[in-house]
Amino acid sequence: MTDLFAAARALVEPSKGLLAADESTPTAAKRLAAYGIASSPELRRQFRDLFLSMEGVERYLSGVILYEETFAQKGSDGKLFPDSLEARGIAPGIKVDEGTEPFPGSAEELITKGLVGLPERLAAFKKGGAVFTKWRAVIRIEGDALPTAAAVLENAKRLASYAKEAQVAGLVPIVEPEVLLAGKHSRARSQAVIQETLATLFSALAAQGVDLGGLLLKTAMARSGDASAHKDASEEVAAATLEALVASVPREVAGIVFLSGGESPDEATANLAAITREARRVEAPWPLTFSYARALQEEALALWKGKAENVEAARAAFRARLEKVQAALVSSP
Ligand code: 5MM
Repeated sequence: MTDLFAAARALVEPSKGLLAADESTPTAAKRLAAYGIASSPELRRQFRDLFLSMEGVERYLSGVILYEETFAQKGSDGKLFPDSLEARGIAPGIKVDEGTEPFPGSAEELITKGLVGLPERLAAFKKGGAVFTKWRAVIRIEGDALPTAAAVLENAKRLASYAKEAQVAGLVPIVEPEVLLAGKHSRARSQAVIQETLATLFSALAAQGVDLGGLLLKTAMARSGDASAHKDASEEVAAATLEALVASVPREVAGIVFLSGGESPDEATANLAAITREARRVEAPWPLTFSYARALQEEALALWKGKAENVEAARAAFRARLEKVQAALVSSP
C-alpha cells in the first residue's frame, strides 16, 4: 500500500495536474466533429499526439488519463504513449469504466458499467505501465426529482467495487461521480447534490475497505446549471464547492482533482484559482488540482483542424492554457 500512497500523492504534487485524454471513441468523434475534424484511429492518434508529445508538457502534468485505444497507440517519438509519458515523468492512467446504461430503477438516470472482467483488464493495464485508473459515474440534477437516492447509491457501490479492485491490482483509483452541469438548477442545489453524492460514495468506499490514502476523488464544482439565469462569481463557486467537500470528504483522501464539465477554458481556470484561494483560507486538508479534458484541449483543437501545418500553433495554445491553469494553482488573493 505504501507504493499506492506515494503514487497517489505524486499525482497531486504542487503546481501540476492531470490531462483527461480519455474520451471514448464516440466522445472523441464528437469533440473532433465540433471543429470539422473526421474521426478515425489515425486521426484520433494524431489528436492525442498533439497534446501528449508537446515538448515540455511534463512541466505542467503529473499524469494523463488515457483511453484503451490510445494506450495501445504510438506517439510521434515511435514509443507507445504510456511508455513515452513514463519516460518523461508523467504517470500514465487509464479509464476502465465501460460507459453508462439506463438505470433499471429510474428510467431517466444512468448507471456506469464495467465491473465484469475488471480484474483481468486492470492486470493487463498494470502490465502495460498504468499507474492509476479512473471510473466515472454521471449524476443528473432535475429539480428536486433527480437524482434519486437509488441511482446515487448504485453508482456509489460500483465506484467502490471498482476502487477496491484497482487497489488490489496495485493501481491508484480515481473515483469520479460527476454531478452534471446541465440544467436550470441553482448553485445551492448543486452543492447539496454534490455533498450527498460524496457522502454516499465515501460510505460505500468504507464498506469495501478502500484505503483512502491511495485514492483520488475527481469532482465537479458546485455551481448553477448551464441553463440557469444566474451567473455565479468564481468566489461563489469556490465557497459552495469547499463547503460541500469539507462536509463530505474524509481528510485521509490523497487528493481532489476537478473536472471542467463543459465550462469554458477561462471559466474553469478562474474557478480553479478561486477554489485554490478558498482551500487555503479554510485550511482544506487535501491537495487540490485540475483533471480537465475540454478546458485544456478546446482552444488547441480549434486551431489544429486535423492539419499537420497547424500543430505548432495548436500546441502554443495548449501551452498557454497550461500556463494559466498552473498559475491558478498558486493564485494569491
Ligand atoms: C467529465 O469528463 C471528464 C473530464 O472532462 P471535462 O474536463 O471535459 O469535463 C473526462 O475525464 C471524461 O470522463 C472523459 O472525457 C470520458 O468521457 P466519455 O463520455 O467518453 O466516457
